[in-house]
Amino acid sequence: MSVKVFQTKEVQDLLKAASNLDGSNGNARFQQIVHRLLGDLFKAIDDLDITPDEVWAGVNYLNKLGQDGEAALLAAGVGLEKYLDIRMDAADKQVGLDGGTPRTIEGPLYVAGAPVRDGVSKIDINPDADAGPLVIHGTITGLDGKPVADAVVECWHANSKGFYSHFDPTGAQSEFNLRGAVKTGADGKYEFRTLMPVGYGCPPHGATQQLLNGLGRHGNRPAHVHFFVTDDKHRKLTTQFNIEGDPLIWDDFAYATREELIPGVVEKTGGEALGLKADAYKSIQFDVKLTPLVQGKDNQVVNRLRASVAA
Ligand code: MBD
Ligand code: FE
Repeated sequence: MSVKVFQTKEVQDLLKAASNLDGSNGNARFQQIVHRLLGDLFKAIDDLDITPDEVWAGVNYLNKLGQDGEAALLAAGVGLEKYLDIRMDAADKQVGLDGGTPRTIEGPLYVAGAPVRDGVSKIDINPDADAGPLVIHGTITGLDGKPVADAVVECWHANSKGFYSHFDPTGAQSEFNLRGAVKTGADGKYEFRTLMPVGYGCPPHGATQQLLNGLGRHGNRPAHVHFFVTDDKHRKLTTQFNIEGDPLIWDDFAYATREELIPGVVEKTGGEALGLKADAYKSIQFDVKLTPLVQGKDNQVVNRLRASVAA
């Protein structure tokens, strides 16, 4: 079958009717977007001769994706979230905003509500025999290099199994394990006392891994730590760093790795005095440079549905 019907009046009218494009009810922006996306889908079916069997496989895939609660995970895995970063980077370049710590994707596993502490927070609540102690510390500055006081630094990361609290399929972690928030003092410094994470892997029987299998791709990330850095006088930064030396560092299924976001890991002693579980520990310095507001506003703050727990 190699028919071409997309450009016919019947199909173009169908698209307009389905999206209510010329209707007086409904949201005009939403109608515009649905009309375009539906049209692009119809056109792809025509161009690639996508069969009815293939269309229904796709429709039923969406049901599984929703049942598994993995739509945001898939968005990371197909590069959609990275694409949004590429666009925001380009928008920054267009207005001459340069020199801040690079953004990288948020991912689907943030939980709002971690208790905010002053300067330092110990965030490993549950014991994890396979994870060694790690201190993450740094200074928050503006582009001028001056420390930013009262910035809130949030971080979240996986345990030694690659699982995040709140989303751990084994149920082994309490709320906010390996999730923290600290407010900087006048020196702009923050510190998290925690455990070394291991890279995440997609649920092996979930919809995301199913799609990746069809593409011949893996669904793994190198070990990483996520950050939000928030301050009234700067734009909110969403970023991560990777743990140096992870073999997947340039093979992240979510495409979040950036050259500037691979700080060195330093071996230290004196951990017991800091309340760590061993005297020898690893330390990572991750300094963050925030960018200024644009015409008094954070022009790139991202609103999305996020998990939230009362601390
Ligand atoms: C993660 O930990 C993550 O950061 C992303 C982007 C996707 C899945 C799991
Ligand atoms: Fe992550």
